Amino acid sequence: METIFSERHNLRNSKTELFGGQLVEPFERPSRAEYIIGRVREVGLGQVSEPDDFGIAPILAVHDDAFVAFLQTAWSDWQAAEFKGEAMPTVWPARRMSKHIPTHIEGRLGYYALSCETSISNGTWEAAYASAQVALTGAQRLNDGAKSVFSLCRPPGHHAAIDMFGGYCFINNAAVAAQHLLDTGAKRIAILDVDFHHGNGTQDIFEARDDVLFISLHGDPMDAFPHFLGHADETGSGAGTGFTVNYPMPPNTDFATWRAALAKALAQIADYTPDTLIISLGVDTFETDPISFFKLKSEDFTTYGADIASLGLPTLFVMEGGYDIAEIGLNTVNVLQGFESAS
Ligand code: Q9C
Ligand code: ZN
Repeated sequence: METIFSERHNLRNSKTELFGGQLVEPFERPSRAEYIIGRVREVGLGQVSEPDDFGIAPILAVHDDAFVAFLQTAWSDWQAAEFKGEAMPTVWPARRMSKHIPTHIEGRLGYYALSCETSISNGTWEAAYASAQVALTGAQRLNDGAKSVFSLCRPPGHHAAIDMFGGYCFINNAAVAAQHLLDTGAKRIAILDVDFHHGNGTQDIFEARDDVLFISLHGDPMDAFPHFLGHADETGSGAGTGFTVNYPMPPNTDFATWRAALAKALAQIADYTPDTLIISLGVDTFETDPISFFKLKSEDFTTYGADIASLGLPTLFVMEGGYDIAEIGLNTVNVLQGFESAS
């Protein structure tokens, strides 16, 4: 399997995350991608290629124009305001407050943020843009005949909504890739999100549409980030009714329970007969992930990679989360090797 990877991920290197009332080193840090690409090379998974540049249009095809403009200038606007630390929101348009978009960067940050752990710093936009190009290049490889591709995206994307960033995400890489496939001939795309966290951004982008089936397996939002989306009763709206499926699961969920939900998801994907499957691949379901509460073991990632391959669909793997960094390469590549061994 070919891997698409850009060293420009290193440009996303913020120093602060608000966690438990303290500013800590971000869990989503550059070494994550280096461990993953290191394992890809160690096992000889396949060729590693640089992304092509598809420009900004495919990003604007799923995100709000003003939101993208905000991301592009947020860091310089923040510096111009002479704040000393990294850019982070402190105020939101909470219940019954005006939806006007403020002029000042402090207000704009709050307007476009869905959470405040994700600091913006120098290079954040450039890395997020490159990450989207990694996803787009993977999608185009499928158009060009590849059966499976690994887009090693960083920063991740599945929390990024039409006009919101947060949860370490700025541009929704999986959604950008799905839209590109639809705009280049595909009729139906399935996105299966196996990251520990609910893919609220992907759901937001596609919830009213029937050309993308979105299915997510995740920690119950009653107990886990993003807390305000991902319940089982969210099934899509309008023409999209029935094309959003959520499998929230409780603390300490083990692989047997998780795999049973996966089996249901795979059956629903098979019924949908998509042209292409996109996997939002987070390995923060691992038993020792520092911010999550599922109990998957390293060999379970190999097993479920093979389960996914049983669909026999062209498949794009898009990297999302995973924060037990010492094991992130092993667990991620286990999914890809399990998939390949069963293909
Ligand atoms: N107590 C991704 O995996 N904060 N994002 C969690 C836990 C945010 C995760 C706090 C987690 C975002 C792509
Ligand atoms: Zn996650």
